[in-house]
Amino acid sequence: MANNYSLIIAEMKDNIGAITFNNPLKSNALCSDMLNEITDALSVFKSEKIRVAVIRAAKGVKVWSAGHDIDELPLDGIDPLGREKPLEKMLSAVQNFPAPVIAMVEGSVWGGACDLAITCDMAVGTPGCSFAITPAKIGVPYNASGILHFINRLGLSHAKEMFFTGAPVDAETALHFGIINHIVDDIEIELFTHSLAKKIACNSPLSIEVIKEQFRILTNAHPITPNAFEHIESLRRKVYCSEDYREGINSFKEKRKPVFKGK
Ligand code: YXS
Repeated sequence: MANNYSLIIAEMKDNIGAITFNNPLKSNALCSDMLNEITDALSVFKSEKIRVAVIRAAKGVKVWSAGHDIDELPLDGIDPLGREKPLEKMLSAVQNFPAPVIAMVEGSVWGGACDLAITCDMAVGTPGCSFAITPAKIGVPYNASGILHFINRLGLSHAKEMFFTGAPVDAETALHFGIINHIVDDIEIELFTHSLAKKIACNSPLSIEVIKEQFRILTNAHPITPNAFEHIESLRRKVYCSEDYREGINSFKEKRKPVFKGK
């Protein structure tokens, strides 16, 4: 597969696809172009009938991904995490990819990248990996589908702890919380992940596709009333139109601690 991308490297071999982040100057921050490249690569993998996809960073990184590109968070009263946004489209592409997606994690994982890691069907991490979901640190009103990803993967109390503290959890805690399936030494993690992928790629792709789709339907089966949906959207709008939201983003850009006033 010719790599026609600039912010990722996409490869395919023996029914296994690999997407490697390639945005080192911004600690693999997920800018729109990078997110769209990931989504595009997954659709190429789908047309090539890839049976497992691995999403990873370059070997030995300190930061797997710094999360959503904060410079691209809108300040004009637009929902930063609307369904039409590249991050949400990419997360949906992972969920709807007709084969398992494995996150192979080295380094620290932040914000929307943490949502990506737990939206993948499984994750393998090195002993030094860590995960943080950071909307509360930046003043972002996370969205219902993202919160559901965390409830489904971690359970309510662990998900609440991660959202409310915004603090990174280490590999052992991530294993305990269900974020990662295995902790594997840095030297072995590529081989381990590849052998996990090969095990899956040898099984029936049709059976796996329909089982994955049932997992998706059953874990997303949380019907809410139109009133509840509108209530959530009005609460979120108040936050992404607040001074605190702007303060969170501006403080990051000015490299200073935010001063949140609750308004
Ligand atoms: O100063 P320069 O120009 O070299 O740029 C620096 C950082 O500003 C930049 N950078 C980012 N730019 C945009 N969006 C980001 N998320 C982001 N993260 C980093 O990359 C250059 C190198 O970063 P630097 O100097 O801080 O590197 P470091 O090795 O000292 O620290 C790496 C991190 C990842 C620990 C640090 O950069 C960091 O804490 N980044 C922010 C992590 C974070 O809070 N991400 C959440 C993004 S918001 C999001 O994902 C969701 C919307 S939500 O908030 O809802 O979860």
